[in-house]
Amino acid sequence: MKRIFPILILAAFLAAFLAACTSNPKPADTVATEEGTQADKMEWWRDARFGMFIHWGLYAIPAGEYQGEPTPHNNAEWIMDHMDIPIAEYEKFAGQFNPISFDADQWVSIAKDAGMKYIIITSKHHDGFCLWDSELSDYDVMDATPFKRDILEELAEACDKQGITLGFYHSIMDWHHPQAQSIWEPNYNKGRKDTVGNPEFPLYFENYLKPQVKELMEKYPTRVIWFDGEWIPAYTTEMGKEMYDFITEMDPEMIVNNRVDKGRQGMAGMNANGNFAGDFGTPEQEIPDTGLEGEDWESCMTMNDTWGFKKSDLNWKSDTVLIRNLVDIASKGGNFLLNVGPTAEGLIPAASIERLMVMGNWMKLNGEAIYGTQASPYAKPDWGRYTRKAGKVYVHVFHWPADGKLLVESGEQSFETAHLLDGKEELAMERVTNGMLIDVPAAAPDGIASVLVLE
Ligand code: FHN
Repeated sequence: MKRIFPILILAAFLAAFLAACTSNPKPADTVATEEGTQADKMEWWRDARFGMFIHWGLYAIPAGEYQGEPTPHNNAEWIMDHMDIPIAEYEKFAGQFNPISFDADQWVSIAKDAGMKYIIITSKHHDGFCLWDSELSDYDVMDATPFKRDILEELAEACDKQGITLGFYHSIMDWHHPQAQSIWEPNYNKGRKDTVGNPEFPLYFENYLKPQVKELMEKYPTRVIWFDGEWIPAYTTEMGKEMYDFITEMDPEMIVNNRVDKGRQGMAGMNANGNFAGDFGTPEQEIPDTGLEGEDWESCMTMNDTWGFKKSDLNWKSDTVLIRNLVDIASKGGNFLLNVGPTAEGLIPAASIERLMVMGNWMKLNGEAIYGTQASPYAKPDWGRYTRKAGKVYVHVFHWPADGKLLVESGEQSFETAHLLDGKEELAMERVTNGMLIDVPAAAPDGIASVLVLE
């Protein structure tokens, strides 16, 4: 089992050691790397930096509206809870689930063309509905719907064909399974809380949740298990640690998020001090203010305001916000898991595809400054961000200098050359008191984020 705590001791020692060596840590070639299998296991994930989150299930049918009423909250995938839909009523959506436009190859191509390296899809969300042919349940796409195709199998084949890594989001909380259903307070209404938990939850954990995770690992080439719904009182930290060991004893290379255990501090997503299982932290709808030394983490965010498809949600983030979020996250040493919520027909919304195409065009020119990079060696400037690789610092400029002079406050760190990442022309550069002053062209190469490389 991986413990974050020893890594923190190592990180503190390394930070003290580096501080003793220099007031300004040098680019990555001098940053000590963690030894052992954890570094090996996390290598592809750390290099990937950018993935697609897919929230898809029965909730795409109501799409944020039930009996003519819009859901009162953002997250359309919570409609069963937010609109107090009885289980027997919600189950009827399964009989309507027939996404004949679903094309796994197309979905994977959209992710790949956006520059994404991995996909995390909801194998089962809180509503308990399974997107694969599970031996442990008939509440799945093969037995309960007219569609009768194994969605996860088709997606796994498409990912394999296109070289994209596949992972599963799997909800611990389950509103459908009789031994996991929450025992709601009487007369509940909006915002009800599951206070007591189902007394049979340990049986659900042992005889359903663990076996389904094992089934997913045995049936599909998944490399990440992305747990969620760990906050319920019935799920204990002992169960979390047992689940992490269960998974990693079956497959030591499996990457598991920190929501497998109970250490997460709300939407900030990082673990409290102490011994909690999980390989990376999970900030949600937010980006940490700074890098988190010695920690792996991934910010997951929606492109509008909902994870599951919601027909009324047109509050789409701009290309600029999305690309700058990706740069900001990478500059702090994190991964960006950006969500799409496909429709009941099996289509990724056009507004999502449009934004992903713009991100992909930017990544085609600038991906070198994102993939395989580490957190910035310097404090973030007002005008942009930094990322780094061994012997290089990438300068991401959001706000291009009007006077053609760009000050990189690299302290005592000097560089020999400066180039625009998409050009060969060397830029004039001089050392000044607190860093390097670079002569840049009058016009910014990219209106959202222009990248220079210093060596
Ligand atoms: O309740 C879920 C929500 O539906 C969504 O899946 C997000 C994304 O990870 N996680 C939980 C809310 O924190």
